[in-house]
Amino acid sequence: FKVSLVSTSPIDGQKPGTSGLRKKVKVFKQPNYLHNFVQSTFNALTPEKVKGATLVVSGDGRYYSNDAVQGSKATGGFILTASHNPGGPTEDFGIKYNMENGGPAPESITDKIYENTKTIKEYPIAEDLPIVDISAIGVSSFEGPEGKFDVEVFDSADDYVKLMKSIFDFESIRKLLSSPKFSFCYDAMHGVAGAYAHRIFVEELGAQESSLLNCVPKEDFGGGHPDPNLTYAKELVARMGLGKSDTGVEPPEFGAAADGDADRNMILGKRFFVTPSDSVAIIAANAVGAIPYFSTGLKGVARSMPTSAALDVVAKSLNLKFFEVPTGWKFFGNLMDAGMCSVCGEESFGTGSDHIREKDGIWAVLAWLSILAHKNKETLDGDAKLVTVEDIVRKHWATYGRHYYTRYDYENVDAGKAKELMEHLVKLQSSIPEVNKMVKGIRSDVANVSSADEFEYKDPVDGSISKHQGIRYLFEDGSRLVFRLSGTGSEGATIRLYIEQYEKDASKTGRESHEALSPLVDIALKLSKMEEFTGRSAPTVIT
Ligand code: VG1
Ligand code: CO
Repeated sequence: FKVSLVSTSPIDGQKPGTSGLRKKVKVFKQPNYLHNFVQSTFNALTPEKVKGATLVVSGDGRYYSNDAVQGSKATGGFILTASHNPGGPTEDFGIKYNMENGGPAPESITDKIYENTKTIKEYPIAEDLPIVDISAIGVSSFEGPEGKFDVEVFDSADDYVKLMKSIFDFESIRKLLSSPKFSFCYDAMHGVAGAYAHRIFVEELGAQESSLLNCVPKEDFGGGHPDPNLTYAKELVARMGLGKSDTGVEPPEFGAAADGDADRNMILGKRFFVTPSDSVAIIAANAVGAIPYFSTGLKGVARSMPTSAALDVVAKSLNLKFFEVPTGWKFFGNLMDAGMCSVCGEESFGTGSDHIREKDGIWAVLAWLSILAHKNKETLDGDAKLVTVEDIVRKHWATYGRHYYTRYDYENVDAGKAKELMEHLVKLQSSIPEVNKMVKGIRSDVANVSSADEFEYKDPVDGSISKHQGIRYLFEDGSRLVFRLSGTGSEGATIRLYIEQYEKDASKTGRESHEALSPLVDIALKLSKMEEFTGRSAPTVIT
């Protein structure tokens, strides 16, 4: 085939967010839209990384993926995903570039990509390239102007299963899953996790087919919002006995869900929700005995800033290196590459380790199953009672204290108003005494604010600095309020409000979360003038 140069002009708004570029499908379908972005990415890399290089293209299988694969071609990978955002002709599509370490491109690269999209004039494209059938495994060879090259379609699940077997003790998990005392349920929300779930949970670990919910991947995720949380994973929530009405059927002992691209996870016990912030702390606290990959110890642990400090307490008590980074997985990669961090997590249902450079939803489930198998070594065979998910979490709270935690999302608010709200909160920070006067006027039963700032991060590996990563109000008793604007939405602005309170006293760690947090919620809403700025009397989603 021949290669021709196509002239083009810049298209507005191609700035990669927290995790790639996400827009409505109809935006991506505009002439040159995808081409401009892909070419701008190539232009952001050094020529030797592009010419003659191997490029991996994959995705979460959402609508428009097949079309987008055919158009693309470097040492790194394009991932066609808008992750937990809905999919289909009228919903979102997305694309992100991951580097040779497998992790999301750092800000230095995404900033360059964005600059390039503003000046792009042309891109080369292959003419009459035969369509590659991406549904069939195999190699197709092509003859281009610079010689022969191959396109190989391969099943990434094969490599993934091998990797998981090298990390976890599959035999002990298999024993847990086959025990009559244990029961299991997994909801892939019609995302790409379904393909992996069948291979791993059913074929390798012997789970029942009937324990898989929504595990047939669909281009539009069955019309759902493939975000594993208590609001959107309705079916799983009902099955686990956490729904509004009792189904009358005894819920399974363990349940989990994934998002569209399978990097997020939600962990549930019978009638019990594990907050993602607790989940990463519990995995870190138990990893060494329970997971063979960590048998020689953890190199360090890390969390994103808005994630609760449950992990900090574990790190301190186990004397582990600890890092607090801005939101988004790209910040963990450098720490892992430098051998400084083994386990990390975000409050947004993302948990992972240094086996790869992204959060990993199936890994998190295998980590929890490993911990359950380890804690139940003595109980599976005899008459003893099973140690449940809830038992593990409550014992963790009793040992380390509990971080009551919740997040309020105000989705699709007017972008101008959202900006004003954030500016208002930054302005307030200039006088802490003034803030405390307001706080005391709203509720007299909360601690004083000790400091307030905008989070700024200096990467300890490359020294790069990321500013304006969230507005923080820190209280004397360790409580925190954090406000951020989302970087993954495709329309308007989404305000995220993160609320956290630490309780060390073991006799007070069993309260209802919303009741424990209600004073702080009150303060957050009034301090930020949430309703005044957004017109919303309630958040879209509470997690
Ligand atoms: C959100 C989450 C963040 C996560 C990101 C990508 O970003 O808050 O923790 O890393 O999504 O997750 P934001 O900017 O909207 O708050 V995924 O599953 O979309 O790759
Ligand atoms: Co995702």
